[in-house]
Amino acid sequence: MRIGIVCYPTFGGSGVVATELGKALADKGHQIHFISYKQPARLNQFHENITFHDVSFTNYPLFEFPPYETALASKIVDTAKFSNLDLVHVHYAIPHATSAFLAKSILKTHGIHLPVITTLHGTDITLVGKDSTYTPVVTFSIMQSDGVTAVSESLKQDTYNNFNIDKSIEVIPNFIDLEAFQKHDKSHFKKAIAPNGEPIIIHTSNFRKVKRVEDVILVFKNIVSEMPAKLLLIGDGPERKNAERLCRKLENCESIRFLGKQDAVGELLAVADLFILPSESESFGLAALEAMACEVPVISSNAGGIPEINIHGETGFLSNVGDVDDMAKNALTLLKDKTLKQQFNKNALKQAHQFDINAILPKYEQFYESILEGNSALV
Ligand code: GMT
Repeated sequence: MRIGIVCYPTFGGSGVVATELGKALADKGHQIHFISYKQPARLNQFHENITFHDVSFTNYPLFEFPPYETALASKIVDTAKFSNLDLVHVHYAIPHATSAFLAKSILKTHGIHLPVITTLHGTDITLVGKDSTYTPVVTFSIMQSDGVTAVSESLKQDTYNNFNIDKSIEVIPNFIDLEAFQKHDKSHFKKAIAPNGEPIIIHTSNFRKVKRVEDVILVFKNIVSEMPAKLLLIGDGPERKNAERLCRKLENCESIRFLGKQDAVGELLAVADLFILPSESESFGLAALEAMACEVPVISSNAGGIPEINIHGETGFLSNVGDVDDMAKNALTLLKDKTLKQQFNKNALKQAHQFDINAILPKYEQFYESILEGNSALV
């Protein structure tokens, strides 16, 4: 198939899922055309079946806000026409599904039919999308898509609860490349981070408010009040300053390292003992799955789709959002009991296998085929 993939080029979330999906489809022989305003972060190697189309636009003094949606729609039209796309798959509804609908409508006037598939990722529904600034357009764009997928059951339900939508939504969960994310014996590396054998705790995110990074620091504070440990914070974003301020205030900065954005997240997870994800809202929690693939149990909130990935009492523990005492108690339970911890490590890896890219990829291919055959059904 010749597939257009529209995504954000950023390090986390939907951009990563879209890029990894495109790369895996390309490996299977599909022709993949990425369309975005920058080369996606994980698209870092030449592949004979992958082409990147840059959405560039000339600004004009009249535009206080450059009309990205218009430039994107034009680029989709151009790519669909000249690369002969069979379909376009957009990741994150805002504004991608809207631009794709516009492109589809334009192409229709040229006698070209371009099916549009929209994958809902999370904040496009649970946070930004349900804001009345965007709701009418998001609702319309989802309804106009030929196929809609959501990354978890929880997100599917959130979509029906927040929007007036009667379209069928297929749940295709996010996935993991178990070769890229796996436990390594890197004792020298571990020693450099934790010279006295302290357990290493990791959090990765885009440091937005919804991730509650300050909770990570509070949980860690409770842990180190009982045993020495090291905390690695990976990623960057608007909340980093507050998190740094809190760790200075609590005077435990010497055990905490802010590493910023990292390419080699897998290598860092490979030496971790626990992963913390206290999010306010999380449609899936890809970061938790990446940790689990590296045999790292997860201490998390029970928000959104997290319980579909992190199984309470098996692969980690779930607590109510903001209950840092409970999260710390759960973390200590695992860190203090070696046998239990080993069992959780194994369970985490077993659970990660459920989301193996080799199992999930065919679901997307089948979905594409069903859309191309015109099988999209109403609920
Ligand atoms: O807000 C983010 O974390 C980014 C966002 C995105 O779309 O880039 O992430 C969402 O999509 C990820 C991939 O499907 C999911 O793993 C995250 O759970 C989801 N984030 C939220 O729902 C907050």
